[in-house]
Amino acid sequence: MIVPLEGPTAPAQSTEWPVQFEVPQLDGPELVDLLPAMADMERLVIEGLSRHPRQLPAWFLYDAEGSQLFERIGEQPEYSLTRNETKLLAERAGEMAQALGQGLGQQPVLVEFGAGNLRKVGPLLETLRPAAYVALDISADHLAPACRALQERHPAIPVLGICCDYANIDQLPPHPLLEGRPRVGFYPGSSLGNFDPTEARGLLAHFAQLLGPGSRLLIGIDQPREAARLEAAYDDAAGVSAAFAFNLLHRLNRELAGNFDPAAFRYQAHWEAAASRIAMALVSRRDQMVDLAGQRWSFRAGEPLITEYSVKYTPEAFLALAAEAGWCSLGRWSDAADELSLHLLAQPELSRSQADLRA
Ligand code: AVJ
Repeated sequence: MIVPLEGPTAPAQSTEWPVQFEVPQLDGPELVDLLPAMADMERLVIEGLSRHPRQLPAWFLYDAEGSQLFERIGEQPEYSLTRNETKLLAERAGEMAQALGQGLGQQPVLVEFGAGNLRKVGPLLETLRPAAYVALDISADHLAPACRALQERHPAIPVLGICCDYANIDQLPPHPLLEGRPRVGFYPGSSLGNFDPTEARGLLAHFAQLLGPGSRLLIGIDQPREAARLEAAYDDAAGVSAAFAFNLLHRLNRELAGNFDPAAFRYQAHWEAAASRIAMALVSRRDQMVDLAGQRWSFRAGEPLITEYSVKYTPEAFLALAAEAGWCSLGRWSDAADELSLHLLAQPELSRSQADLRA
């Protein structure tokens, strides 16, 4: 089935949607592929490697192998974030759904950003009972089977998967399921921590734009705690976190004609208190040259190649950042040890005069 994109709800502004998109014939979830542009991958890698310290884009970690390794990180005893957030959602979803839906006037559409394996949203779907559930993710390979499995578990809620880079689309694509309904966002996993605070504020403002006036956002945020425990969480004894970082070198070698020798690097996770973040890096064991993307890159002995930052926010620091992006706080749930929070945020409704201007 081909769904034409032109229509009364087509976006009035800049995004150039493909003229039409394919919806596979499925007895269940619909899938839309906005074909996220991987073309500038090389440009982004070169730009990151030219920085001091050298750094790679964090989303680059999530190829098929990396996504599997990340799931295994979530099973390591040292890495409690995934377990604790999933538990918190399971236990308090009723309250969260009530607060999310309160006063919206009609059943909202629930939009998850970077949805991955879709294993966290179940309790919210059951309690919020949204008019539809929309999952955005960069990897079509992951999204399609995850949407199918979710649709089977929740046959009464229409599921729509959209393959896209959620940080780089101007609007959600026009779709009957999205028409004329309030939207509530879901962004678990503390992925905001992978962006630096300035980018993070921009992303929060961007979510406000995608969700619209009067929208709400339930977002998971990991908090600072003891350095030793954080460093262990990001450098587990079984070596899965290290393998996750090393997988980047394999991907670079494969996809950007590189010749990284993994044995010439060691993995390190270091808590940088001043920036309230874990810095994950592959540290060069010796002076060396590496070829990548048609250029030669030098690494000195001891020089880090940052694979990822994970910024930790206290509730106060996070809410200050969110406020700068126009979000106000409606509530917060935290785990027993108060190490992570699910924050419920709201955007103001359009004021009367703004609404008149729009009409
Ligand atoms: C994807 C942001 C949840 O920073 O905790 C975990 C990624 N990297 N271990 C995090 C990650 C290494 C993770 N998040």
